[in-house]
Amino acid sequence: MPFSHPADALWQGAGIATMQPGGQPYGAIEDGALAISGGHIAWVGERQNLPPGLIGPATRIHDGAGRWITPSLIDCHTHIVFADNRAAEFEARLGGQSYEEAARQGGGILSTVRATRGASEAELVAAATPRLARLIAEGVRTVEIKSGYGLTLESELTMLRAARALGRAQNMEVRTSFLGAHAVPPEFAGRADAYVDHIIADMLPALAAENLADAVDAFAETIAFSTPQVIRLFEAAHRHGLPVKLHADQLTDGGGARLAAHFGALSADHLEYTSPDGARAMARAGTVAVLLPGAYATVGATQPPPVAEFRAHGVGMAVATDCNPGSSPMCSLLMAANLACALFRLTPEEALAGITRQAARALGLSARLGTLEAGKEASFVVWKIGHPRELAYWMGGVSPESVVTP
Ligand code: DI6
Ligand code: FE
Repeated sequence: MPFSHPADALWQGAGIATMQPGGQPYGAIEDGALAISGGHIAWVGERQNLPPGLIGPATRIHDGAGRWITPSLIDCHTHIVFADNRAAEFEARLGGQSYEEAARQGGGILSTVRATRGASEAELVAAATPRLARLIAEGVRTVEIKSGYGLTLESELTMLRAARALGRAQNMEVRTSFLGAHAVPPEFAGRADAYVDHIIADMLPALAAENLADAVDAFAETIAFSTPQVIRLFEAAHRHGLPVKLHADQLTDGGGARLAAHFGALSADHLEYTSPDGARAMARAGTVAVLLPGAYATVGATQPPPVAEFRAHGVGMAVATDCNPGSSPMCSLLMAANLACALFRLTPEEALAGITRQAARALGLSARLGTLEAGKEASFVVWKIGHPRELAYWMGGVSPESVVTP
């Protein structure tokens, strides 16, 4: 089919890892061409099949020889907005204190809550900016950011506004998740149900009115929220038309994967203790498994998530940094991809799909991002590497040659 409009720009001679499933590994096209028009991908395929009419006098042509092009990277699970850090807790853990012990003693998440409540929106933006810059420097163009270190109406709103402000300041796509159900705040100690009531009655309506949340998340765990509490929260989220996701089965098998699947969650995240039954429920619901090897390594976990079950049942696996001050002080998505291979035995192809195609699914964005195919947004990275597997092979530190955004 000849093209009636020449493309704005064309990359040719590069390898293209389209990350489309079903064909070559990595959806690879060895000697490819990629044309963009009006911020969208107009055509992608083998260079020798380039349709007539695609190149016009105004088309900018880029020589991609010796390069690989991938979709831009997507970090689909972060808590990158927070104040202060928890290096002292890390040190104490290496001295023998467990992650749960720190939490039960009022440290853990609640120590970051104390610091974050004292910070203004501008201070939170300033604290998160260098962390986000490290992701951007690796070719990340889409990032999910959770609230959950405020746990009052005002400070949760402040966190979410800071997340939106970061997206505007960096000119990138930020998807926000409201994680009011991250920990029970001190004012509600021993009254978790009353806190969930407060989330449902006061917080959700306020942030929905300001359009501050793209999804609702919760931490289902013995040290956090129970299944009945999460059910009440998710029912309220759905009443507001918001999709849900869940921190599930991270430290114990609480049936979190099944619970997330029951609500048609976009994703269930962590999943170290997920049962085969939970994996099957996720497959049926199309819920993505978000694997977080940074948290696994940092809390000193020993049971990896059931990757073989996810594969067997066809559960899509995304990989993310979980960037947060307690369980995953990591600002490198490529490092997360590497650790997903080293610690969870993902293949490099699965890991790269995990930070592109599957991450897009986990955020509900696959109609426009995550793979390189005609019609999707022109959001991609040009790498000077010999093969896309290198992106998961190096332990971080690979930098894009260029990043193209719509
Ligand atoms: N699980 C996690 O790994 C993060 N939140 C959660 O629910 C950790 C948050 C923290 O320790 O600050
Ligand atoms: Fe998390």
